[in-house]
Order: sequence, then C-alpha cells, then structure tokens
Amino acid sequence: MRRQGEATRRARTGRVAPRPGAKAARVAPQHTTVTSRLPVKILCCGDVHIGRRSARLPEHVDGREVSSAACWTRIVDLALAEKVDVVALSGDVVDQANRYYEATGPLEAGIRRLAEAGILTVAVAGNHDHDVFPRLADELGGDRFRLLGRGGRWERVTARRGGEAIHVVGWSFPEARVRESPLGSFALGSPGDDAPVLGLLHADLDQPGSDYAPVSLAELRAAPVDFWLLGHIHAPRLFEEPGAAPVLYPGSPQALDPGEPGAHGVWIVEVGPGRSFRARMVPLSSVRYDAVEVDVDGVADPAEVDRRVTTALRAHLADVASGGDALRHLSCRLRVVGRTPLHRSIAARLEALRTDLELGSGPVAGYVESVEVRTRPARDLAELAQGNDPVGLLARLLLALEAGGEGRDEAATAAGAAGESRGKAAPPADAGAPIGAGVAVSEDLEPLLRDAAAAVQDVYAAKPYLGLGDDVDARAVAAGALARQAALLLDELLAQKEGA
Ligand SMILES: [Mn+2]
Repeated sequence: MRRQGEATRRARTGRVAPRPGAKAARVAPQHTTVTSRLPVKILCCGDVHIGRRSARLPEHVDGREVSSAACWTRIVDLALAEKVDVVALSGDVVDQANRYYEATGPLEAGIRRLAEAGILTVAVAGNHDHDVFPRLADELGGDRFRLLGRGGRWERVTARRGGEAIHVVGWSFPEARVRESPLGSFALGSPGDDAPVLGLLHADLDQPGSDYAPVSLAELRAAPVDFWLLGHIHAPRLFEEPGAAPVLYPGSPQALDPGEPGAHGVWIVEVGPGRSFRARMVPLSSVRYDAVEVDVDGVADPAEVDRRVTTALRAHLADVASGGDALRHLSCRLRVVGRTPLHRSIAARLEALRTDLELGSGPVAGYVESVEVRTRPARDLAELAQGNDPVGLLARLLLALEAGGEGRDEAATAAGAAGESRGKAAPPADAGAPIGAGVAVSEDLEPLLRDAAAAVQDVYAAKPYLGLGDDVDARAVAAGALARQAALLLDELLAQKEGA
C-alpha cells in the first residue's frame, strides 16, 4: 500500500523513484542537507525480553511457541512484509545477562534478514540489558545494526533510504539503575536539515524518584525531537497532543504474565512531511491475558453457575480469537460477583474449572488462570434478626430502618444513597417535632438514629455547605447512611461466618 502511495507522490513531484529496497540502509554520521517528502516508516518495538516466556500457562503448552525469541522472529517477518525503513528497539530487548547464549542466535539471524532487505536496526539498551546488549552489538557489526548512546552519552545516527532520511537520537542505560533524567545531559545540536528526529530512550515516564531513568512528558516535549519511542513500561500507550511530539510506549510485544492484559504487539509508525504522524499497533503476541467478570447474582443452581461461566469465557474467546494471526493462547482471570446462596461453595466448584477447563476457538485455546470469588452471601433478614449476636443486631437495624422509612422516604432502604435522598426528603413535620420525624424506629434504636441525624444536621449547618440543603430531612439522610453501612458490615460478617 505504501509503495503505491510512494509512486503516486513521486510521480506528482516529478522525481525519479529509486527501486524500493534496492539499496541497503547506510549509517551516515555526517550531516548533509536532506529534504524529506515521503513518510519514513518505522517499526517501533520495546521490551522484547528475549530469554523469557509467557508465564502461568498450562504445562502442556509448548514453551517455544510462547517465547520472546519466537516473537522476535515474527517482528522481523512483519518488518519485511511492511517494508519499513527502520526497526527501532527501545531497550530490554534481552531479558538479562545470563540470556546471552539464548539471545545471540535469534538476534543475529533477525538483524541479518533485516539488513539484507536494506532495513537499518537501531536500538538503545535498557536496565535489563545494559551490559549484555552492548556485547551483542559489538558482535553484530556496525553497518546493519546500531546501538546508540553507550555509556549514557546521547548519540545520533541518520538513516537514509531512497531519497528519504530520518535522524535517530538515543541514550542507553550505562548501568542497571539510573536515578536522574537522561534528558539532563541531552546536548546534541541541530542536525542542520529538515529530516524528522526520532528519540529512542528506555525510561520511566512521570515517576519522579524512579530508579529507572525518570523523565517527564514536559521535558521530553521540550527536547528537539519530533517523536519519542520509549521502553520500560510493558503496557502499550501513546501520548498524543496537538502541537506536541507524540510519545509512544509500544509495550512488550509478547505479553509475559497476567499483569500484562490486553493486546500486545509492535507499532508501525509513519513520520511524514510537516511532521505528520501516523501510528498503528499490530498484535504479535501468541498469548493474551484478560480478566473476565461473571455475574451470578441470585443464582441458586450450581449448574447455572457453570453455564454462566463457560458462556462468558466462550464469548470472550470468540471476541479475541479474531484479533491477530499470532494469537494461540488466551489466559483468563475469572472474577465471579453477585449475591448468591452458593457463596460458600462456589470457590471449590470453580477451582475444578480452573484446572480442567480448556476451550477452543480456531487456533486459539482458552484457559482459566485464576479464579477470584467476589460473591456475597444471600441473606434473609427476618431469619438473621432472630440471633442475639452482632449479625442479629445489624439485621434488626436494617429491618427497622426499612419499616420506619416505608412510604416516607426510600433513603431508609439498604440501597438508598444519601446524596440521592436529599431531593425527595419528606417536608418537615409540624413545628417542634424532632429532626426529620419521618423515620420512626423502635425505642432501643432511637438513640442511634438521633445521634446520626444530629451529625448530619451539623454537616448541613457547616459553613461550606450552607444553602445546599435548607429543607433537608436529616433523619432520612442519616437512616440511609446507617442502612448502607449496616448492610456492608452485615455482608462482611456473613462472609466471615460462611468462610470459616
Ligand atoms: Mn526496563
């Protein structure tokens, strides 16, 4: 698609199009004047962590299929298919020093294939590969692969392809921890032409005090850079604002553990004339982690729980299975919510599902990695109110508040919210009546409600809130707040009892 656009543009500007891919990208540190008219296409990638594999998958899953090394091969395939000009790597490409042997083969093979297609690979080192990446770079050779900014000193390289050029400035971690912003030592002058400048940096954005090169969005945007490619954070994120340099965290291309949910891959970025910027993510991870919530509110039949759970998992699997050719494994964190009489037994029942369930959709297999039971016990207030314990007391309070507020104010029901009740509070009764006489409770609960109503009255009488609720029924508001808190406490006590 791009080649077509290129041909059209070149025809319009009357320039002779060199054969795409005919020349190898050259590194030219000297600065000549370049006029850039076509978008430069960059494959942006960070945090590959070669040497690691996606974690917490069933034992029978083939480790190579979920390895970062295999993902790196897919990244190279994509760069060739997309005919990019540059592959930019923003650090932590290798997981750690002891992965030297595991990383060297795939890295070398990939970078050779890219070089043969005329694609320059440019990279910086991160905190994980600050020592091993420079060693690998030495062995890979300088004409097809450039590691920028060794020893924490900013460096610039210019990539040319056809008539187009892009400058890349970069800084590498000199050691595992860097507590100051690398932007503090940024002192590269202007490249002297109008070709776009890509900034390549492994850094912790807007985390002051971080051990991993803390930088702020403001200082990145103040630097003479047209587009920043960062590494370190594994969740993909693009910061775009009109008039400011875009800042991209591409994320880890292979999702590595359940803490990295959603789609993961690399980004194809085109930086064009007038600093135009287009970015799109291409999912490449063979594994996807997601949280799936299932509501079993009111469900009393265990078979219905099973049905709801598998239906939700199947639906999610079908959703994501169409989201990328590389996807093979979907690992779900199941969260079950709702109020159910099965509350006590549901965890054990779903534990079997975690170990045994395996669903399929095309080439994608789905599993449950963990189950989080957030259900609440069902409760029968009248029955609980018989007890002579804290549960019984709370149940009686809730019943009393419900009965006392009936027909007067819905705030007295457990679901009522103080903020909502304000507008529909009953008008004050005859003069001289107690605060908000609308809610009546039994004698033993009266002092509690009276104290709460007085506290509400104090709040409404406080200076900052004057004029907000002159006609407020303090008793109704207090009853609503009491009911809400009592319900929460009762659920907690019941869950403790049932869980014991
Ligand atoms: Mn890192």
